Amino acid sequence: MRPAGVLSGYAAGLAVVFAAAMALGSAVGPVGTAGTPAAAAHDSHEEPQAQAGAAVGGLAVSEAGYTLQLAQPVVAAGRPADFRFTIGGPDGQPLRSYRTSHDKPLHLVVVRRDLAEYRHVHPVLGSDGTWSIPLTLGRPGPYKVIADFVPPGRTSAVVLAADLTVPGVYTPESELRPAKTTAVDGYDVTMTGALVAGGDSPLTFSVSRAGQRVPDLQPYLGANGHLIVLREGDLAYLHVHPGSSAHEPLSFVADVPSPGRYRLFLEVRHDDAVHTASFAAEAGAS
Ligand SMILES: [Cu+2]
Repeated sequence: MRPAGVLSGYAAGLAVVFAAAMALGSAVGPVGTAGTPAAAAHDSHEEPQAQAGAAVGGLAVSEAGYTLQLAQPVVAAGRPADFRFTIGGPDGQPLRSYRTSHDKPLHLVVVRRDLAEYRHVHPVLGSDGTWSIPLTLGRPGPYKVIADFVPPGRTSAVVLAADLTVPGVYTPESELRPAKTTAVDGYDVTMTGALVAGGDSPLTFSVSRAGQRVPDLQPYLGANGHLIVLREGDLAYLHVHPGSSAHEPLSFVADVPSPGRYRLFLEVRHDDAVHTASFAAEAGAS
């Protein structure tokens, strides 16, 4: 997840323009050579700058000097795997020091291409810089591994992604239809708000069980809930941060860059278990 809870408003804005710069850089060449017009309009800073836009991450295996290196790109279906990886740092060595964001030094999201399988886990860092986590992926198919972390000396997250294959017959599930309500683990979760491309989209969620609103959601990773948004088609990992409403504990602001279909994964904790509600949503043009 994004370390939005620890970012100041300025830092959050910086994360947005930085990610836009990285997206531009990956398309046209090294970051910093594109001569983006916004560079002169901002105070000088160590981060590259670009025209403000919505944050998109998780489309590159290497970015900002950091590289995601999976120990193995294949995991057998249905068996617990000892999943390992490193983050190569700017000096070429595995990064061994991380800043904490949302209670964790690194967040790992593993999704199947059709978004029908989703894991958000927190690997353990070994002294040599190797991350490990027991991971069981039940169903075959192409997966994407997304690592979200804040290296020392930075205020914004780096989001890297690599492909992972679970061999076997891949049967993609048909797309979820956009809906405002979804059911998970006996809870009904309702989303209020709409995604609009190119701007801040306030979204609020309410959780009920057996028709009664659940009043006692538990803190999870330093917040009341977490929201991860992935773009269908390329699984871009999008910037989402908590909203400012004190009355709605599950309020977020999503910045989606383009019209089209997205998948939202809301994670809440109740009765000492984490529940993940999945929504499909269509972002309209602004
Ligand atoms: Cu996490």
